[in-house]
Amino acid sequence: MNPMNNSLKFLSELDKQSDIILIAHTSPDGDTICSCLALFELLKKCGKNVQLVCDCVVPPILSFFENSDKFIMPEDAVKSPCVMTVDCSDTGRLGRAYPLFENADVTFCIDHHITNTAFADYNIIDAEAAATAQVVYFLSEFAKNNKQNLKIDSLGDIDKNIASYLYGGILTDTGRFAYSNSTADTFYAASKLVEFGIDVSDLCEKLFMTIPLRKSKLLGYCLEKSKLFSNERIAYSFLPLAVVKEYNAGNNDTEGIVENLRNIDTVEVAVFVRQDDENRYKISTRSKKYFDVSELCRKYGGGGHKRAAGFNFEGDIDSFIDNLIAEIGNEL
Ligand SMILES: [Mn+2]
Repeated sequence: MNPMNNSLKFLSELDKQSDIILIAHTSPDGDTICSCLALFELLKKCGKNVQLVCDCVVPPILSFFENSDKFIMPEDAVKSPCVMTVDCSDTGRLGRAYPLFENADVTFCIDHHITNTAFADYNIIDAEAAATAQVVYFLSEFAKNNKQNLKIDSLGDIDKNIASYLYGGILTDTGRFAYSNSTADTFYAASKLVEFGIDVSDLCEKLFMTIPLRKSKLLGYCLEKSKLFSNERIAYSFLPLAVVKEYNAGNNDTEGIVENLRNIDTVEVAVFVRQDDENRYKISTRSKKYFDVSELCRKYGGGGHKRAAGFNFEGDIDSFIDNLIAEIGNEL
């Protein structure tokens, strides 16, 4: 189904709301933050009062974006009858912001995860889109081309600053247009956004070439400790809590490690485990050409995309990982 079929209904329902809470997902990435910031600006142009909520602080690498300091913690949000989730594959991704969603009268969801079950009252989910920022771009373009004589028509008024948010969201979720999720629509949206005069090399440098030393060292540690299985087609690495603490590593400091494991020439599937607590682990998976990691992760309560997915685990990690790697090996 063309997700744009819902757009008219989505926009006219949104027009009725005066106060809207936008929720970014936990462990926020560039796409959720940038898509929220773009919607924040666009909805303000429509005369809405908007609150930006996330249960984690905005990663330092994204803090150069204007208004990134406007995100507030869920407990500081003023209760609102209307909530929109942004780039969240399921309500678990709302973290401590979930009660805001649960208690809202009307809910909206804008997303691009294949595992999204359309959990809100009004949903725009395009699993073909490389980023939620791309979905926001097309929704905005739709508003511009299908004016309803409503205040929500102003959702079509992208300006240079909003264009830089949306381009930033697309850039981060496509790995600078490197992943297989980049389609003609992705490049079309990017090209339209570049027409607003944004500085593409400056955005790329700030988002990809500004790396704290501890992050590079953590990557070095994980590659050094990595192991290969199933004729070197599975790469695996484990980052223990002690090392996380030693480097004072935040969530974004371990971003990119699993991609580096997948980049090993012989590898189809990469599994990276970060220990978050005594008994709690975050498992990230990536695949290169054919293995569907979203299906694998869904079995363990997680989700994501075919080539990038993850889940959280609590319990005896050693035997779990042995079984997980055997399971992947059997399906390869
Ligand atoms: Mn995304």
